[in-house]
Amino acid sequence: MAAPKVAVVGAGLVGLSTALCISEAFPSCPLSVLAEQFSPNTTGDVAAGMLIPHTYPGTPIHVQKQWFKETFAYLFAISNSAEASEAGIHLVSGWQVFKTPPKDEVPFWSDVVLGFRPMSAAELQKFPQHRWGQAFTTLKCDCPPYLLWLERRLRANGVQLRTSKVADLWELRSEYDVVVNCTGVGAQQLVGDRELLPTRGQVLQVHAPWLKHFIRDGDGSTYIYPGIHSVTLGGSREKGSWSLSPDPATTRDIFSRCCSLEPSLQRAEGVRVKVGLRPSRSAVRLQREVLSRGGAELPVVHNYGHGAGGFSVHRGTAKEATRLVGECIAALRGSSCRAKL
Ligand SMILES: Cc1cc2nc3c(=O)[nH]c(=O)nc-3n(C[C@H](O)[C@H](O)[C@H](O)COP(=O)(O)OP(=O)(O)OC[C@H]3O[C@@H](n4cnc5c(N)ncnc54)[C@H](O)[C@@H]3O)c2cc1C
Ligand SMILES: *[C@@H]1O[C@H](CO)[C@@H](O)[C@H](O)[C@H]1NC(C)=O
Ligand SMILES: CC(=O)N[C@H]1CO[C@H](CO)[C@@H](O)[C@@H]1O
Repeated sequence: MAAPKVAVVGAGLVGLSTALCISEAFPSCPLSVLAEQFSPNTTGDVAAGMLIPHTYPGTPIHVQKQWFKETFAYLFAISNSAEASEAGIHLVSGWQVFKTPPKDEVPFWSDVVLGFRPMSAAELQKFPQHRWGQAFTTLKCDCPPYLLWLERRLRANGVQLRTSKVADLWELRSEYDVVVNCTGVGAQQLVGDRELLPTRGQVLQVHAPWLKHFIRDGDGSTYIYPGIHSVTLGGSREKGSWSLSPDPATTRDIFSRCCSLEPSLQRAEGVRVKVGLRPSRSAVRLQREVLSRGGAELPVVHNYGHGAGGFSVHRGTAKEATRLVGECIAALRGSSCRAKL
């Protein structure tokens, strides 16, 4: 039988990284990425792209830790290579501060990031409203550069990137043998997944090149993340809101919260406002499923629902989705062998 044809639906962070992983593992399978939107119009283009894990209550911690470790190791290697500037990947050190110390003073990811330690009294003096904190070095993916780098790698591996809205995965069956669903919040409509909800997030991008250290309030409400060309200020979390238009009251609120953590931001210039919808779910859906209609079958691998923490785990979930694609391919071969007997 000819090499099975694979389609990845979705060209956000998850779709592109999953497609890259599949193209590396199965170079002889023709692969296409089909999506309604490409960078700069995806959720990841709005995100700060910091590698600080979000916890998924429905996914076992050891699995989340494995995904984070694989993602960190992958991006750390890029950050240490000549590709770093083109891929937009860099190391950044900083502080996560708490008004009251968290239950887990040592989070599950503390030995994956670099140099994790409690903050000293001298460091805490900068934050009169906070009593405790963690200092560490992590990685940041600047977007769109990272997404465009993934697209270039895909083209170099011979992958086709096509703009197209998919109304029903089944319509791909005439052309493809395996389909991968990486549609983010779009999966709600596409797959009818009621568990998946958008969590609207608004951020500001400002010019403040003197800021090199990140600051995050441990409750996740407020953060200052320096990138290569701008500093991202956040954030907001509106569950169930589908609105992509910036809200001026939220902009003022984010700016004043960030200034109270870092007063020098009063002098920041050029505020740009961005809004994105996090595909929120209690667990990432990473699953193989066989759709069948009228006796015909289409193997599907789902990889969506990364919510507030897609950057932190994307390479790990891409590897797992690739393993599931391998199972689908093996099952196809099995059936064609049986058919030959
Ligand atoms: C404000 C904000 C800040 C964030 N900060 C961080 C951070 O610091 N660290 C971190 O780890 N994470 C962060 N995140 C989360 C991260 O951005 C997301 O987890 C991630 O971008 C989700 O990627 P995705 O590819 O699943 O979704 P998306 O980027 O939404 O991609 C979905 C893709 O599917 C396509 N699609 C959907 N439906 C269809 C259809 N029917 N047919 C064809 N194509 C379809 C879309 O066009 C798009 O290409 C943040 C998110 C926001 C909003
Ligand atoms: C992003 O969206 C804008 C506005 O709808 C559109 O003009 C542009 O072509 C889109 N870019 C890509 C790469 O799809
Ligand atoms: C685009 C598309 O067809 N998506 C599919 C994702 O998988 C579910 C099955 O759980 C299908 O119903 C969707 O149609």
